[in-house]
Amino acid sequence: IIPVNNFSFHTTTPSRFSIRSNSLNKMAASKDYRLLCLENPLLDIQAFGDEALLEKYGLKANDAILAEEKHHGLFEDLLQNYDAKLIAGGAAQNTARGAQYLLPSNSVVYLGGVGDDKYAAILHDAVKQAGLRVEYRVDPKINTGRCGVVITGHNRSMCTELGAANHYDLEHLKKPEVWSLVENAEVYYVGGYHLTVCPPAIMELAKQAASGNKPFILSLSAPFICQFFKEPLDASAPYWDYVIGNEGEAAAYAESHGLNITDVKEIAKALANLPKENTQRKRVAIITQGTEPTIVAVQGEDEVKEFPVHSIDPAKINDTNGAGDAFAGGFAAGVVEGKSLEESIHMGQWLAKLSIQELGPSYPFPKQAY
Ligand code: 26A
Repeated sequence: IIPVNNFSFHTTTPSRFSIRSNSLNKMAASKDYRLLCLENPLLDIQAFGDEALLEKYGLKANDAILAEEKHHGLFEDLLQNYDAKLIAGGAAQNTARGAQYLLPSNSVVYLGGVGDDKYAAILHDAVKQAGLRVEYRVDPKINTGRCGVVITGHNRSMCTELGAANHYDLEHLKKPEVWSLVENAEVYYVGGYHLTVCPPAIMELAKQAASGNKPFILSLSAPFICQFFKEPLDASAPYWDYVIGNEGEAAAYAESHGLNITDVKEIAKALANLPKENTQRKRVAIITQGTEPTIVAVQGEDEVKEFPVHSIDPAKINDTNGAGDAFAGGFAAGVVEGKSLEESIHMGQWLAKLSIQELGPSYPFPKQAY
């Protein structure tokens, strides 16, 4: 037996072929799965709703929350009375599908926890169609997470029951076959929603990024993350190379951190200039504002830039659920490909424009070329 790079093969196998195929595999491995994403895989139960429905469950028109006792029944209500559609969701999983949309095959891998049920099967179908590799932690005893999405006009109210997604753990991340993907990745994307689930896994990825001078991207995800998960959020902050949020999340961050500022540009600047672990990269803070320009602040730079969004005929908008995730996906694809900051923002806005023309956090198939 001749050991070759930790693999062994018998000399009876044609050695030239074996060595060649082995080195080819290695080449592919170093090029594949350059982007690794982590968060909560969810199935969206999405419907066009009305005021009465929001009121019945005490939901705000535009929000993202964790389900409580009083939200019990929302999912059934949506399915039975509002013609709800089942759509693959989970914010960072939408982002991962989005990044894969723009990148060569086998570029993105996504981690999170699911159950062993019909909902997980729907997620598997969706990611397969998107060409996204997933490494799920499967919990046979707990349901796949669900997110009730109520669309009213251009608003979306999301109410999540995390289920199996809440059981993602460090043990899964450290499994040799998963950890080797972590080590192989060149860019990391973590959805801030995962701060409610497994901060230690987030910190492992953050430290892996910093020690290898690889970009670590974090999405603020929702106002409640800034408000109620401040401690793990702040622990991860020194590792953010890119932090992405929308205007509502920026405001919640400023308020919960006593910044005493309301101007989005100033908040972006404050985020960009927080203390940073890896000093080889300047932090970039990106705040999207719906149809208003995207705000970008770079650590140490005085000028805060604005990038207008790509214009779209309002009649073509289907729903804006997942627009932010799509933006992040296009942007992350730009980072993976080493594009300039301007180009990466452009890629994000391009993908967001495609996504809002679809139902839910989806992208058009057949694929449109960038
Ligand atoms: C922990 N929470 C609340 C969540 C989410 C979430 N993804 C992960 N964790 N709450 C809503 N989402 C997802 O956000 C997408 C739209 O941006 C929904 O599943 C939806 O696809």
